[in-house]
Parts: sequence; C-alpha cells; structure tokens
Amino acid sequence: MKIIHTSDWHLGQSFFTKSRKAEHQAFLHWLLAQAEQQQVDAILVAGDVFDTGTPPSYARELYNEFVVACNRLGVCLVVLAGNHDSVSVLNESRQLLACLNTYVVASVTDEPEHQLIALPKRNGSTGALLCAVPFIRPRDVLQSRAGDSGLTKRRALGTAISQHYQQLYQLALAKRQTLAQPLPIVATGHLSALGVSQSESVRDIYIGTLDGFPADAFPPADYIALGHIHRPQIVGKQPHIRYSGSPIPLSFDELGSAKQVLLVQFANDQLDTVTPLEVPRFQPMALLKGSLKELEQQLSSYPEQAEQPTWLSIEVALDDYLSDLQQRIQALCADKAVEVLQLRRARTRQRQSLQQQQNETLTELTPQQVFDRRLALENFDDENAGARKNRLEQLFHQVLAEVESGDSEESPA
Ligand SMILES: [Mn+2]
Repeated sequence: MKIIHTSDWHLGQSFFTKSRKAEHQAFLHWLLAQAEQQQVDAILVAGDVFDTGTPPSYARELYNEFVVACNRLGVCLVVLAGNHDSVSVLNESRQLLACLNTYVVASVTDEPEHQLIALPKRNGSTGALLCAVPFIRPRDVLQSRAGDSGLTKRRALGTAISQHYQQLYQLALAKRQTLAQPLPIVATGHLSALGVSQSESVRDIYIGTLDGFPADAFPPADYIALGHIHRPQIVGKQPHIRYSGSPIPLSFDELGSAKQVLLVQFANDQLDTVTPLEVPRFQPMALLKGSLKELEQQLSSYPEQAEQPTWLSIEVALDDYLSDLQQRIQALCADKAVEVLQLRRARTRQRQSLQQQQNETLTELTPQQVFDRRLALENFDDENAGARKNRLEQLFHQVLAEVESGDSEESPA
C-alpha cells in the first residue's frame, strides 16, 4: 500500500496583490505525475484544502479537476477539512465526489463509523484502515460549562480529542479483526502537536483552548498524517507522526525549508518507509534583509530579464526614519526582474529604539514628540501611505490645537 500525505494547499490564497493560481495548478499537475509514477494507491489531504471558507471559483475548479484526474488514475482521494475550510462548502459536494472514489470528511460527527474508511488499493482490495480526523472544533466534542477556567477548558479539549482518536482506533481494530487481514491503521489530524515550529501564515487555532496536543495522546496507529503546520516535520521524535507541510510557501518566512509531500509505504500491516518528495518551486521568491547598502549589493545579483520576476520581501534595517524609503527601494529595483510585494522595517530595530527611549519620562516630552515617535514606528511604505500619514498628522495637529486652546468639549469649566 502506497499513500501520498499532503496538507495545507490553501487553494485560492491571495498573497499580497498576487494570485497563487499558476503555482497551485503546477503543483497539482506535479502531484498527479508523482502519483502515477510511484503507482500510489491513495492521496490524503490533511486539511486546509482552501484558504478561506468562501474560495474563489477558480480554486473550486482546481479542486474539482484534481478529483476527476485522481479518479481517472485510479487513485483514491481523501480530503479532510482544516481550520481554514468551511464545513458546509466541503460538504456540499461530498456525495457527488463519493461517486468519484473521493472521501470528504469535513467535521466530526455523532457517528464515528463514518470517519473509519477502508482505503482501497488500485486493484480494488482494501489496503489500509483510515481513522479520518479533520480539524476538531471545541463545540464538536465539548459541552461548554459556564465558569470553567481557561486551563480547565484546555485540558477538557485535549482529553476529548484524545478520546475521539482512541474511539476511532478501537473501531479500526475491530474492523481489522472482522476483515481478518494484516492491514495498517492510519490516522489523520489538523492541529498543533506539542513542540513544533510554526510560520507566520499559520493561524493559531487553539488560542485559549489548547496549546498543543501531546504526541503521546495519539493512539498507536502505524502512521499519523498531520496538517496545520506549514514546515514539514516529525513530531516528538516519532518518525511515524508527521507534518507534510504546505506544498508552496504561503509566507516569506517559509522559504527557509524545502517544500514536500510524503510518500508513505506499507508492507502488509507495517510502516515500511516514509520518503519526502520535494516539490519544485514554481514561483521564485526571496526574503532580503539588510541596510540600504547591503540591499543594493543583494539586488545587483538579480538579472534584468527573467521568465518569471522574483517576488521579494524586503526588510530594511534603518536607524532613523527615512521618508523616501519606498522611492529608494523602487530605484534599486528599477532595472531588475523583481517585484517587491512587501517592504518593511526590521522589527528588532523598532524594539531597540523603544528600549533606548525607556529612560525618558513622559513629562520630558511634548505631546507632539510622543506622537512623532509613535508615528515613526508605523510602516508608511506602501502606495497610499503618504496621504495616510499626512492625514494622521493633520488630525493630530487639530486635536492638539483644540485641547491646548481649551475649547475641547471635555475641558473643565
Ligand atoms: Mn494551513
């Protein structure tokens, strides 16, 4: 039995001003070629198929095309919902897709047997048992009790999720006994397991409810295919519990690690090998950091012409405020095959400058000085920023004048 484990496609993502359609299309094309080449039996998508609950039509089209193509190849497809997916959007085509060898599990239901799937091999025989667990919302498994503390709620949710896994695992064991075949048991999930490293584009789904799910609370399945974290990784040093990560970089801070899907191979009822298949980078992207001088040097290595311009995030280290930063960067990029999608000041600098000012007291500063320093921490580097900054300054000036002249409505009589 051969499975490809992938997750966090985020079809329909709009990235700054850019669409990811071409990249997603290229990725799905590549994935189908891998499935065919490796003679894969099933593909598991462990959540966040779509970027939003209301994906654009082109994203739904990509999804539909992929379902049809998998069915043509004889590959069984299992789609689990993530925290970004709308349960009702995924459910609306569930029955239709079931006719195309595709299982959609959008939410936890009262009938756990619906989440136990006998995964077929290409020849039609059962190759594995799948405990198909999508993103679990607290209300799916918990009855909230007024007055419970945050900690009590977090613990209750962790326990409820663990019980859900155990219940499904027991069902899988019973099914395996009935079938009397040596089948591996696979589980899925879309959550933060403890001790994983995140990236900027991951929405923290368990704020206030669960910090992280302990790896030892999963049942002893042969493989656990996880989604939600965009960097591929092994959980808790257990090579059978994995995040495949997202196939395309969804934020500039994801450029540090290669993107992959996982080819998971079983020999009878045992996990045999897990092989990462590296996803090609379909869109050149880069994160540049440094002073203006350093940036100039880095940018000089980019060609004037390229088939695809490189998407850039530029982080400028600056000691003081430069009002013409946008223009300076524009000038540096003018003859290069690059597009600046994000321009920002280094955050550490901002923190440092705040720290330097900590020795000052408010009484030493005029209101105008306080306002100017606060304004200097803002990014005014995008298109309409100049106008926005002017307006803020004007409004502040107006308010200040009113307060100082004493004709503000709240001034004491
Ligand atoms: Mn995601």
